Amino acid sequence: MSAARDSHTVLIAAPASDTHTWNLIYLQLLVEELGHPTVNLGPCVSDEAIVEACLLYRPRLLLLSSVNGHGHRDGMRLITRIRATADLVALPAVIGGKLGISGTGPHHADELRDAGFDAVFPDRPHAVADFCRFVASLSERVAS
Ligand code: B12
Repeated sequence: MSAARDSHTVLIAAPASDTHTWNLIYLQLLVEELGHPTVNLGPCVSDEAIVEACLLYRPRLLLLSSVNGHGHRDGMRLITRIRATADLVALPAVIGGKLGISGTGPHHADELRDAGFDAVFPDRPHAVADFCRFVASLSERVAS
């Protein structure tokens, strides 16, 4: 993990309950291909450690991935804490993956957006393409 701050850095993590790793590696490679440096905090990162890393790195984007089925609960708790932190009120933050306990069940996207995520990417065929467009729109916001 590099300690350098970079306004293009994307901070990647899985929330506290989630041990899955390859989703994080996949997203790291994807984001780097899109031209952004990454800091990958790995799986099972506590809420406190994610907040501290956001304050340290001031990333362009916080990217949370969860596939164990508890992503909606972890995500709700975490984004509430992030938005309650004065310096992180406007930090771009997204979550994606298998967010509920059933692949065909609800993904809680509306709740997660209402709680403060800028975008939610449930595991659907177009999720990665939608996410790539979201990342491109961040670069456009920086350029304009
Ligand atoms: C390997 C694996 C494990 C390993 C993980 C090892 C490791 N170091 O990573 C172990 C054995 C530890 C494990 C444990 C568990 N697992 Co598991 N695991 C898997 C498995 C077989 C493969 C996951 C994987 O690596 N995929 C490869 C990566 C690259 O793909 P991915 O994770 O699907 O991520 C893709 C998308 O979800 C998407 N994506 C993910 N995040 C994001 C974010 C954004 C923004 C975007 C755009 C896209 C995106 O993009 C990725 C690439 O396409 C899947 C089943 C499967 N075939 O998918 C189950 C699976 C994820 N596990 C599951 C479960 C339930 C568990 C356990 C709860 C089992 C248990 N009862 O203990 C525990 C949870 C442990 C925990 N606390 O988190 C379920 C989740 C069900 C759900 N969410 O609906 C799955 C789907 C199996 C199943 N069909 O039931 N698991």
